[in-house]
Amino acid sequence: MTHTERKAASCENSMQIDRRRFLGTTGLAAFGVTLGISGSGADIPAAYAQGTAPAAAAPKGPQYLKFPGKNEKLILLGDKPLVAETPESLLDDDTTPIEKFFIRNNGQLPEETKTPDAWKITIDGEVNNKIEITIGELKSKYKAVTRRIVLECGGNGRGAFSPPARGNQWSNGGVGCAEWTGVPLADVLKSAGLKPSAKYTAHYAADLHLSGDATKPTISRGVRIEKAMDPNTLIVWGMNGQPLPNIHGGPVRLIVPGWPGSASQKWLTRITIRDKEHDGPGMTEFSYRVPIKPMIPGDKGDPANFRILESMPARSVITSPANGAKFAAGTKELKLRGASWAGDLTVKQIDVSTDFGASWQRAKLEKPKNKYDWQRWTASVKLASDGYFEIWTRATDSKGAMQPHQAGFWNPQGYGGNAMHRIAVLVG
Ligand SMILES: Nc1nc2c(c(=O)[nH]1)N[C@H]1C(S)=C(S)[C@@H](COP(=O)(O)O)O[C@H]1N2
Ligand SMILES: [Mo]
Repeated sequence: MTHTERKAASCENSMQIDRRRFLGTTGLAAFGVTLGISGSGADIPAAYAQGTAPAAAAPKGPQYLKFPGKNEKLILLGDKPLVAETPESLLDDDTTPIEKFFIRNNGQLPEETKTPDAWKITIDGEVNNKIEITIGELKSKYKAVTRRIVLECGGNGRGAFSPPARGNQWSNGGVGCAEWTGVPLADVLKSAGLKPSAKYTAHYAADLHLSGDATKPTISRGVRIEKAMDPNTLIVWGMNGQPLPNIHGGPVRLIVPGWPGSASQKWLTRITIRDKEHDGPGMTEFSYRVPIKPMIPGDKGDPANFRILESMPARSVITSPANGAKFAAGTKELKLRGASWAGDLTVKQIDVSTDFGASWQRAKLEKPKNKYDWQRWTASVKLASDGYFEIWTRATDSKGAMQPHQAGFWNPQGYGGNAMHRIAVLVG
């Protein structure tokens, strides 16, 4: 293929991308466009392309979260369990405020404790000394640290898979970056004394199974002992300088940076050190696992061909302007702002395009404040005329892996989907 052919092919490719994902109903509504999107279809609606959408098939639009202390623009993905995502444009702060931080529960919310410092955590299993420690003791016996760290749901970006994958249909907003205060898990594990047989952690919590049945276990994931011993893996009780709110796992949770959010157990009560991989709910079959060799999209898949998803892939989001923004006629330049992160790696480059990926321009990329912080970026793009534009962004990680145009490597539960983020803007 010549360069021009390749360019044309990649452009054509990107035009097949599901418009629902990047324009969304909010963005289109802002333009006064009514679409015949009928629900879960992942293709461009023919009605959109042909402009013949029947009014009766108008989309019902996003549902919004109503929760004390939460921003009313968070998008409700489900209420049983309660799951809400942050629209990309609400990720415009360097540190994501609690009111804008996404919510992901698998079970029922536990009742808020009135005595957080008395909350107990047990460390047992392959350790020399079993530990039972209260949060009050954690605070007084260990040296606390505060770090700004990205927390991202393993399914973030899932909505871009075609055919649709099982689970919450996240856009790119199953993510936030907060200042977490707590102690390195490694410090506590060192006091417990790991036995040479220590291979894996198993995290347990106080939330009830969705059914309310106390005999059924809720999500319980774990990580390789090396990750547990990484000084950036924390037991935290503080979020953005405040006591960790109940909705985010307060009084105490884990923060396992760069890996699927499900490893960051909320309402933490116990960590059992195991001599083998953990097998709790969320560890087996297709849960938080990706194929070791590409599978046919939509296929059933064989669990034997799956591995546990660890480091999350690179992602960049445009946080300003918002999808669907309108600008005055004659606007020739747009200032863009965004955020990017790349699991255990850093982001080395951000590109933006205003012509559907035909040409790209490099953005100005900031350094993370500390390891696992996200990296903010800015760019200024020129527009030749008034009209409808799409702005695309893509991140390249420190090992050179770039975000693809489409969510590839389809898998039944839709992990690792990091298709580039796109917004639509209208000038004039
Ligand atoms: N105990 C418990 N911890 C949990 C969960 C849960 O349902 N129960 N959900 C996990 C998942 S899948 C994610 S993405 C993050 C979400 O954290 P947040 O709700 O504070 O944003 O918490 C993780 N920790
Ligand atoms: Mo998650």
